[in-house]
Amino acid sequence: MAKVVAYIGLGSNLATPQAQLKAARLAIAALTGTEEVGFSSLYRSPPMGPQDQPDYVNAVMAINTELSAIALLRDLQKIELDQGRVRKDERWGARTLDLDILLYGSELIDVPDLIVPHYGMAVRAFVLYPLQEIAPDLTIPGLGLLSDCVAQCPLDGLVRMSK
Ligand code: A4P
Ligand code: MG
Repeated sequence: MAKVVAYIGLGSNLATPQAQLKAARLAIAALTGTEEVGFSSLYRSPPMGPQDQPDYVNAVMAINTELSAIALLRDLQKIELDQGRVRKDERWGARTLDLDILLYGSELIDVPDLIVPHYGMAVRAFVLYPLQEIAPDLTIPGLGLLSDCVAQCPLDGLVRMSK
């Protein structure tokens, strides 16, 4: 079956974020027909949204996968739940683990449960900078060159941590 390169944004600001991201990385690489082909450094940033929550740790992972985009979304949501994510009503509230599909090949997807490219990625430093680290020459479908998005996106307090 043909495989697709997909990019996943990982974020956490509760319950030892670095350990959350490490566990998620292993779980994603173990999905059916899926292998890791890239993983950025970890980045720390102040919360976007409500400010009364801890700083986030974010990273971006590249995978080669035979899963369909919807199957990948369902598997990522299962990993979020396995790692103790509780969905609350508050928008952009604190979470143990958030996994977003940023890109799925060069596809534009707009179905009720899934919008790809991810709607916020063009203006989020904690997505664009780690993505640039592992895919500097990328073109974002519908948006243009990643490097142009990065050039227009202030760091907003983003700091690169260890590899
Ligand atoms: N959904 C649609 N498209 C996608 C996609 N491409 N990837 C739907 C993943 N999910 C997608 O997601 C809500 C619904 O989006 C899902 O049911 C799925 O079908 P969710 O994870 O339940 O809710 P959420 O993550 O709380 O909402 P939202 O609006 O997606 O939040 P974001 O955009 O993920 O932002 N600050 C910093 N510094 N770093 C962060 O990582 N993250 C957030 C959450 C807020 N502030 C942050 C950070
Ligand atoms: Mg999300």
